Formats: sequence, C-alpha cells, structure tokens
Amino acid sequence: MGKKSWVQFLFFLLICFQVAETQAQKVQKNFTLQWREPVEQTFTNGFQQTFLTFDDAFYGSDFPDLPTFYQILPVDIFYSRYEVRATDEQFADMTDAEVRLIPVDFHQKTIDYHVNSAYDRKTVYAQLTFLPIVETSPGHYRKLVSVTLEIEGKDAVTRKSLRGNVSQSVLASGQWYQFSLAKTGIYKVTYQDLTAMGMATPITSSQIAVFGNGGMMLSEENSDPRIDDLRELPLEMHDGGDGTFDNGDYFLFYGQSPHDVSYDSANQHFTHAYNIYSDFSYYFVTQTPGVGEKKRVQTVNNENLTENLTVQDFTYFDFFEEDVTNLCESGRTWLGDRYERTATRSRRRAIRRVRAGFPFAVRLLPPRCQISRFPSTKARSATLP
Ligand SMILES: [Ca+2]
Repeated sequence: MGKKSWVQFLFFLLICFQVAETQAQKVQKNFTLQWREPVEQTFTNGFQQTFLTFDDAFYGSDFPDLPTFYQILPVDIFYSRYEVRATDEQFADMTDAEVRLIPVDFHQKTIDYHVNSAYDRKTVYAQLTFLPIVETSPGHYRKLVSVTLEIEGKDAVTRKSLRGNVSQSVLASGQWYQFSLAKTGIYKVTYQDLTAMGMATPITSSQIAVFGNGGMMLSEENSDPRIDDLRELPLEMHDGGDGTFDNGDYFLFYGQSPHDVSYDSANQHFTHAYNIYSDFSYYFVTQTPGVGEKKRVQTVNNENLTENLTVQDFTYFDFFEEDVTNLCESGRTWLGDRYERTATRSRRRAIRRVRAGFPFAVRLLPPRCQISRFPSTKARSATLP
C-alpha cells in the first residue's frame, strides 16, 4: 500500500470515527473533584460567609451556598433528555467545620446527576450539574471525590422543531407602540391612551391588534418548548358601533404580569415564580392593516343553554415577595425583609369577600442562603371562623 492510499485510509477512518461520534448517544467519563479548604468571602455589603469549595466549583443551585459541579460536554445532536448512570462513586468524610457550612434543610441522600441540553447559536452542548454532597444520616455528610458517569442522550430533536417555524417576527413590519403592565388582569385601553402613545388618527377600530406573551421568565431548560413569536391577543372592542376608535371608545384585553403563578400538582398547592429580571410585561399595539388577524373576543349565544352549574367561590392565591438584597451574590437568590435586630414584621394582604368556614394556608419561604438557621418551608393552615 503506497503512501497516498494510507492517507486515504486514515481519512476514511477519521470519517468513520466522526460518524460514529455523531451518532453515539452514550458517553462514559470519569469525573474527579479536588476539594479545598473552605474559603471565606466578603460581600459588597460587608457580610462575610465561608463556603465549601473544590476546584472549578459553581454556585447557583437551589442551595447557592453549596458548591455545584458543572461541566459542559460537546455533543453533535440536541437531545430532549439524558439518562445518567453513576458507577464507582468515591466519597470522603467531612470535618465538623465543613459540616457546619451545610444548610440544615439540605437532606440529599443520593447524588442527583442532572444533564440537560443547551443550544447556543450553532453549537449544541450537554450540561452536567450535580451537588456532590450526601447526607448519610441526620447531621452526617460525605463529599464526592470521584465518579464514573455513563450519559446517554435520548429523543434527538431537529433544529427546525427546536427553533420553530417563524422566519421573522411580527414586529418586523408595521407601526408599533409599546406599553407595559405589572399585574395580571383585564386591561382597558382608551382612545386617549392610544393617541398619547402617538398613534395616528383617525383610528379604524377593526385594524387594532395587540400582541404580547406576558413577561414570565423563560424556562432554563433549553429543551422546553417556547413560543416562537409574539402572540396576538383577542380584544373586546367598544367603539360605539361606528367603526372608528375615537373619543370615549376603548377595548379590553387580558394582560399577564411578569410573575408566573402555577399549580404544583405533586404538592397540591399553588406556587409562583418571581421574575428576577423585570417588574413589567410588555405588550405591543398596532393599527397597520394586514398585520395580525385582528382577533376579537367571540360572543356565545346562551339563550338556549340550560344552567347546570352555580359557581360561588374559587381558589385564591396571592404572594408577597420583594427583591431587595442579593445577599448571596448568586445572581438569582434575592431576599426581602432582613431579620436582624427586628424579630417581627407584619404584612397586610387584602383578600376580599372570603367565605367563612373556608380553609386557608400561608407558606413562608425561607431563603436558601445560610445566613442563619431557618426553619424548613411549611404551610401554616387554618380555617376561617
Ligand atoms: Ca367610535
């Protein structure tokens, strides 16, 4: 075999190797953690805290004062999910000084190796994260020093389905006016509101369209589906019936706050996600013909329908949260009231027309930052007299 054919053969092998790598869904790798002495950090507000640490530790998990292992693994295909199998886990004992740095509400019994897909422009990654500490018995912990992981990608996703099918934003053409809102509810937009924004008159009411998705934070899981473009919202138009949106006219629409409220079916209670990036949701209004479907709230003729359900009550959820101090400087853990010399604070929340005899529950969510020993999150339940 001559030199040239060897090159071709090697090139062929290289192609085979790359194809095999591309289609390989399984990666096996050993990870070691080089633990260091706890480090003390002084924050900008003068607060000092000591952290457990190892080389390249990352802080920002649900327990931001504990070190998290984080590593990016290059992959060729975007997978919806990954399966991870751990073998040969090696643990080391922790000193009493190290154990004192672990939050009292940390009770991880086995390490949760988490891999999710990340997509950044044209590159696909698998992100491996795990918190390398386990509680062996109440108050006793061990730290991971080495593990072998077999990571298998499942359910490959094509780039097209990942990014949606919209080639350009609805905002790419037409004349648009932006407004913001802070709370979820039905909003009334008047003729004066539109002209104050600078919308040209006369305004043809059938051409008005409003777009917006609410302002809730996007999922941190890149594999989660997300809305491709701004959605058009149906409007309830009140233009006096003359087709012109002028003085005294208004339309109604349902606007959503930047803070998300959802029902946690596993724990059977409502929960909320406070938007740490914005206090407002932004909506866009246009009267440009041809932009949007000009959606309107539809009416239903109920003259021939028979009443079969009487609704007199509903489940009410409210939350109070203030982001004042980023005490852990984690970027994501923001705290409100400080309890130092002040041990008691009172907060009033207005709840209208609560029926007697109905149960209610109040949950206090303690920060996960180890400033002091906080009680675990518990609901305080009672029944109204
Ligand atoms: Ca009118």
